[in-house]
Amino acid sequence: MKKVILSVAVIAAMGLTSCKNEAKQTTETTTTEVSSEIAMTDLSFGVRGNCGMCKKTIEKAANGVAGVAKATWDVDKKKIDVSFDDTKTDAMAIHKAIAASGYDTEKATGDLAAYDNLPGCCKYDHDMMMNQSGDIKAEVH
Ligand SMILES: [Cu+2]
Repeated sequence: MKKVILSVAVIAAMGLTSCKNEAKQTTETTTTEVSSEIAMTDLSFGVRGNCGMCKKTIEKAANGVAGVAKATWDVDKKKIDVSFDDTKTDAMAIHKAIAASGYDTEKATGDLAAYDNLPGCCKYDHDMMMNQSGDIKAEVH
């Protein structure tokens, strides 16, 4: 009689353990799905420009691309940091949007008509080094 009670207890214990495992797995799956929904791609690349007005034009062009959440151009480093949803846009679309506003990027040449319409102070040098780290580098792209 004691043996029967013991084996019932063992089976009951096993049943409880397997229920706990299932609950854990469900929780883990849910967490993964949530984090992939809010994933943003961070990208930075060189963009030529001179001043604060260039900054406004460049950032406006990048932010105008659907899927771009944030764009910040650094006047000293001649570099832009972009955060975007890669299910809505891609890097090349952002390069092209900035080029259309008249500015050269590492991968796209600025539109010449748009460049001609820029204010005098914004007519940057087309030989300007892009994506500067702050250190002096001899690297040419
Ligand atoms: Cu400017």
